[in-house]
Amino acid sequence: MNNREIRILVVNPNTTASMTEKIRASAESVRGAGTRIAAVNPSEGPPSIEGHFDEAMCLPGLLREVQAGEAAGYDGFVVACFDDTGIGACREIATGPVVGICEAAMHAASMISTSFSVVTTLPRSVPIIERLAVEYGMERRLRRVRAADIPVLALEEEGGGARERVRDEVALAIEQDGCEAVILGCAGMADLTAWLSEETGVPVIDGVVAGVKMIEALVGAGFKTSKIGAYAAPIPK
Ligand code: 5HY
Repeated sequence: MNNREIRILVVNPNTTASMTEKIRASAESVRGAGTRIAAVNPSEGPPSIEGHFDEAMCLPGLLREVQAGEAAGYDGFVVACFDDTGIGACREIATGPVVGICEAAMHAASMISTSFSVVTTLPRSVPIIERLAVEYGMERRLRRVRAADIPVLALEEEGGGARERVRDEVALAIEQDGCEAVILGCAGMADLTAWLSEETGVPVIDGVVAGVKMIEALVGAGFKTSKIGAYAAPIPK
C-alpha cells in the first residue's frame, strides 16, 4: 500500500494573488489526508489571461514556478489556467505528472456524463477552449462553450454581478444545450462550484478540483511523465 505523502504544486499562471488564494482553497477542500498542497503565482506577468497574447506572456513566470517546484521535489503539478497554457513545456521540465485544469475537467466530466458544456469568461476564450476539446478528443462530448461575457478579474470583485452572470449562463447551458454536466471554464470560478451544483442539481465541475484529484491518482499509481519522446528534458542551448 503506497501511503507516502504526495506533494502537489498548483500554479496560477496569472499574477493575481486573490485568485491564487481562491484556487488554493478549492484544492485544499478536496485534498486527501496524505496530500500537501502549495499554490503559487509568478510575481511578473499578466494579472489575468484573456486570449493568446496573455497566454504567451504568462509562460516565463509559469515555467519559473514549475522549475522551482521540480527543484523542491514536488510530486506533481496542476496548471490552474483554463487555457491549459504551457502544459507541454511544463511536462518537459517536470519529473512527475502535470495536468491542466481544462484537460482534467473534461476527462472528469466525460466519466460522469455523456455530454458537457463549458461556461467561461470572455467570448474570445471560446474558440481557444473549443480547440482544446478537439486536442483532447472530447469534441463529441462537448455540447457548447459559452461565455458569461465578464472579464476574468470581475470574478474577484464582490457584488459586481459576475457570479450571477455565470449562474445565468450555466442555467442556459442546462436548459438549451442538452448537456448532463457543466464545466466552469476559468480558475477564478473555483469558489462558485458548490453553489452552482446546489442551485442547478447538475454536476458542475471545477478544473482545480479535478486537477488535484487526477494528480493524486497519477502519483498514487506511481506514474511519472514519459521522458522518451515529446516530453523529454529540453535540449541544452
Ligand atoms: C483562467 N484566464 O483560468 C483563464 C481562463 C479565462 O486568468 N485564468 C485566467 O477565463 O480565460
